[in-house]
Amino acid sequence: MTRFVQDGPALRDPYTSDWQLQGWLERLLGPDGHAAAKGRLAALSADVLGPLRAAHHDAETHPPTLTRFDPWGARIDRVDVSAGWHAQRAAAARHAVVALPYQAAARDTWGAGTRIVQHALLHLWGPESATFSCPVAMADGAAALLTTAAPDSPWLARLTATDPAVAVTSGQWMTESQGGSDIARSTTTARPGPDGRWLLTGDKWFCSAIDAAMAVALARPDGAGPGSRNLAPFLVPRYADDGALPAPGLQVLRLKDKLGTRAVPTGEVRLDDTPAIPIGDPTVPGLARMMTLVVVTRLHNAAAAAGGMRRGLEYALSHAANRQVAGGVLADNPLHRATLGALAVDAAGAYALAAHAFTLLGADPTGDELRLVAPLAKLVTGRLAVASASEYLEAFGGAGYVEDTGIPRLLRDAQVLPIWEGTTNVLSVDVLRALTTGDGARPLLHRAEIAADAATTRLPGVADALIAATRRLAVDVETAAADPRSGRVVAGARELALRLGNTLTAALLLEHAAWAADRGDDRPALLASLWTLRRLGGADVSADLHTHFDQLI
Ligand code: UCC
Repeated sequence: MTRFVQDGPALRDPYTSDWQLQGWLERLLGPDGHAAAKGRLAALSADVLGPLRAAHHDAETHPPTLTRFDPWGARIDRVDVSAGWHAQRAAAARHAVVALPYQAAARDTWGAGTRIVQHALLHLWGPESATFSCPVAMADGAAALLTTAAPDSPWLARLTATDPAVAVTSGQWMTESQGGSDIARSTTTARPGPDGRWLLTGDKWFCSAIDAAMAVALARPDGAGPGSRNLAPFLVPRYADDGALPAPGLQVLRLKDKLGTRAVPTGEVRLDDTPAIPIGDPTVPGLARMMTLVVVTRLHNAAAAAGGMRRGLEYALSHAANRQVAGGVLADNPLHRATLGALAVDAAGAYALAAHAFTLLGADPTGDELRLVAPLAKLVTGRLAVASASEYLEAFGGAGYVEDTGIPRLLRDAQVLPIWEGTTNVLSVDVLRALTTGDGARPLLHRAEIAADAATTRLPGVADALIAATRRLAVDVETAAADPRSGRVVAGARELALRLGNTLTAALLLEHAAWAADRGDDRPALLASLWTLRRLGGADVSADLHTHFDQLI
């Protein structure tokens, strides 16, 4: 008997096969800048296709374990992780996914665009990183925080090292069981200890990757007032001074049994007079300092969303090209083409928004524009990533629901993105704060107006949709900023944030489309048009998605 066996999805080289990514890098970095980045991007891409896919699989199938006691009852709190996880750790260092923006040579080459190159690295690597992208995000956030608040810290050199034997990552210990978003209720305390160190006491409820060599923890210093502002960030080494594990008073209570990101050893910790180093002056209110880290990790979240969407699309496209249905190949089915086409447009939008956020991080990390764009990028891409991942599973039919195909992981892992580092609603309220305290809406709306004007001749219907959306937004932003605490405004915060993010994305896609059209490439204009008409105009573009499918992917 011959038995039919479906081929599994194949992965093309994620860099050389992605004309969209290459187009964006050519524009954002300029031809010379892109040429200078090619070697790095190609090397990482080759690793993704080979050893890192294998490491990813190993880490996913061998989740971390916690051993709390040795055979004689001594508390050891040992976290064991897979060889694949260690391989990802080494690759992250070697490929400089954290280090690049901190390297003088890189900044000499790309200037503020170094963050764009870093984002491209994350885009290629993240989906096959077994979520080692999480400790990488934390390490980058911690490095950004140390750079501004404690530039002499010896930990900075280790966080940004490219030698796997030296490089470390960080955790972020902010959340407590009584308050994930409402940080004001934090109960962890800090009191002065010997050698200029402080001693931290309290429980932390969600500690990203517990195997990191250090963590940044929020605590209330002795004598500090109540509320969130007065909390301060502290660097907690996980090791004692003699290099032994764990640091005094530090206990890992348990590892979290999570829906996804199963390779990541996320845990609960207890600190009991655990030595820590203040980051900045602990007598000065420090939540704003901590947010330097959080803004960076929120951007990494957006990068993970955009990268995961693109990779999910790759797998679904490969399956559609292989799968026979009703006497033809699935990729020729008009409805399937429209479905995957919509996912391609969403993936393009997510990339544009995430890349823009990294561009701002490089150019003006404390500016009003990033203050608004950071929550927008995280919340818009997080929601898109979950919706897309669900579709990717569906695109595989039953195989998409079977664990060992690896496909269900796409959905499980995507679901962390709108939760981790602030849920959609928490970030929507943060958008209201940004609209009230800063001027970030002005450049956003201005950008949309310019993009619409420039599109009027080539794409009149698209320009009209963008102009209408921008006008309505200008009014709603003003209303929200005038009375951000009213029930009506807070209730509408998510809707407003999504419209702001979708409008900004339309503008970004149209800017890129105009650049590409001048070079004879109309594919980005198609992507920009379909995003704008669908997301801002509410149009049914299914027929176009089918007809122009080959130009969207
Ligand atoms: O809980 C977590 C884990 C969930 C599960 C994940 C699974 C793990 C898997 C891992 C593998 C992948 S993650 C942590 C979630 N929590 C958050 O992200 C925090 C959410 N809350 C917020 O974002 C809030 O907006 C707060 C706490 C940052 C601020 O709210 P408050 O208490 O109302 O404070 P204020 O008054 O708005 O702001 C206090 C100060 C101000 O500065 P100063 O003191 O100079 O006036 C603000 O300008 O903080 C500053 N600030 C900011 N700065 C507030 N928000 C920001 C911001 N977004 N950017 C810059």
